[in-house]
Amino acid sequence: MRGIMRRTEGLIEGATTTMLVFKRLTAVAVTICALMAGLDRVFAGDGRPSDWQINFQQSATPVMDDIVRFHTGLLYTIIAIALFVLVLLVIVMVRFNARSNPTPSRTTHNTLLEVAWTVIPVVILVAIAVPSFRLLFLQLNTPTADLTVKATGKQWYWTYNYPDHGKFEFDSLMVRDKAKLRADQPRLLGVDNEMVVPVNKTVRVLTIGAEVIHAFAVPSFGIKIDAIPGRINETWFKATREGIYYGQCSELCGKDHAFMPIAVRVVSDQAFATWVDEAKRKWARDDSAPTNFAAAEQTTAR
Ligand SMILES: [Cu+2]
Repeated sequence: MRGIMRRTEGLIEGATTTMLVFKRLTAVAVTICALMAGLDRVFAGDGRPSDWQINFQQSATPVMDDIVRFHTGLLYTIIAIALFVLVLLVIVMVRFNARSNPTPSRTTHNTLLEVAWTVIPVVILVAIAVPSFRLLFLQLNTPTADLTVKATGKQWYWTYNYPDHGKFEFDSLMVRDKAKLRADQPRLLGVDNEMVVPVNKTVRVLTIGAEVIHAFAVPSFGIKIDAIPGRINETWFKATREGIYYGQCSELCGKDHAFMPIAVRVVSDQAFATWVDEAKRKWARDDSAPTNFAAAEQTTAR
């Protein structure tokens, strides 16, 4: 009789401790989530990295909106699963340790439980796969583009062409001299000539590498695509806010890989038209020049 009493007491004590631990864990998790949600806004850079940033840079395109949404959904799914497993472990440790459960049950196998722990994870994975494939399709299926920009990765800078807007081409080099940086330009990201695009327009980006593989990536736009010699790759973005968005070459390409930033200035339609007019005058391309790189090399070698 006394033995039974002691066991019951142990069980109740165990359950109370479990509840307490569970409550505390929930409180910690809620605090962390609240902090993350709050800090997210404060420290997320807009188009550029920022001090103490702990999450993505702010999104500026529908694709990046989706990436952020998908990422956040996954994060909460993972947290829920991790907490669930943790709670199970705590219950096992508190209620079924040698002291509170001296004579363990010999039960093995439980069909319902075994089916459940197989089927539920499958359902979770399928639920994750649906938005994942939808996002992949959104990224890879370029909608009808309003304009095309060709970005050529070179050692170690980018060259931009606007095939729909006339024959001009310009190089975009990092500003190396700190004294020459504009007040709003971040060090190591600011360039002399930014790639300029109109706001709320679908921009098709074609990438190619001149000599080695580079990669064209702009975090706020949710794009990252290799620029490979001899092959044109394609991606797209539609920037919904004006501003300057920075990215970097994202494929190790040689000694100055870290110093070939990408800067995209998103402007109004009118400002874009004015810029195109200026660009045509400033960087008119000489058509007599050889257009392929092998020929260009031969010319310079001669
Ligand atoms: Cu690189």
